[in-house]
Amino acid sequence: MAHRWTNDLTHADITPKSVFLNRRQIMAGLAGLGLAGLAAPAKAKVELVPSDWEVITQYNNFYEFGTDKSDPAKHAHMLSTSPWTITIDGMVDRPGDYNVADIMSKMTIEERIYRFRCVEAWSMVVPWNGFELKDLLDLVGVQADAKYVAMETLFRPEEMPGQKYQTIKWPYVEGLRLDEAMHPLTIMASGIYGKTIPNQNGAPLRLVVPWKYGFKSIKSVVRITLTDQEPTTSWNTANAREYKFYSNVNPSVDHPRWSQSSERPIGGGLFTKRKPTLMFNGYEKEVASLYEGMDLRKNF
Ligand SMILES: Nc1nc2c(c(=O)[nH]1)N[C@H]1C(S)=C(S)[C@@H](COP(=O)(O)O)O[C@H]1N2
Ligand SMILES: [Mo]
Repeated sequence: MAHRWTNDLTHADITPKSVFLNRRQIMAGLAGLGLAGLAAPAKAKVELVPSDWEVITQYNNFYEFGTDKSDPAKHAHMLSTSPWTITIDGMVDRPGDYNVADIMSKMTIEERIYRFRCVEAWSMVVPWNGFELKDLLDLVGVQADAKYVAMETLFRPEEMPGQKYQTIKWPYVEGLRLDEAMHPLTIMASGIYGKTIPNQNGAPLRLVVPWKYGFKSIKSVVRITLTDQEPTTSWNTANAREYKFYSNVNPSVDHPRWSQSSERPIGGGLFTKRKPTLMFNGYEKEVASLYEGMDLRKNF
């Protein structure tokens, strides 16, 4: 796989014309790239206007740096992200400590413009740069018995001041079912708008699962473990009644304390209208088959 991402890529370079289309993207990622119009000319063009850089990088949830939306942008400069190792272990053929720079040199970096929907009912559109998690998992060789992927964030309270408080149990942990992790829409992001991902957004590598609530998209990952047990997740540990494992965006299953039927786009000013939340955050066509036969009211 070639490394074909540069740091000086500008947003003008990532218009549909220059987006590299491989077969997998054409089959599964077009809607995610905002290019559905190309695949189905008869259908209305899907408009995904990326949120402003300032919005994406200054309105954040990253409790390791504090619980205010402005805390991560204020404090995340304290985090040193180089060198950075990700331990990949469990049910894999080639377990080990993988240096992020080495991983990056083997991955194909693509532009993915995705909707992003927090469980708190706000949303953005983010032009990520990243690689498919599947490519990393293929590199380490997932064993036949593995059923889930568990991930963990760095624990380093000297550099992550929010970790001095037990707001949630550290380290932050998340997980996916293996088929969700292998889905072509699931990426590890290393950039935004063609720039290296800022610390507050989860440098050097963070998960992005666009059809799930934002908290599944774990930041600053240091461990990836393949397992046959459903992984523990931070928000389920914090409040099992409100947050369960799947956390798929679903406008018809409300949070116990608020409606999930609509969302507030961030960055449009004080009078921005709420917009309806879409099933699987607009990726229903791509991911609904993963949940065939499942009761999504029980498995929320
Ligand atoms: N390690 C870690 N990852 C995390 C979080 C966190 O507090 N710690 N917050 C989650 C939540 S609730 C959301 S909405 C997204 C926010 O991502 P963004 O700040 O890049 O928009 O990150 C998710 N990943
Ligand atoms: Mo969130």
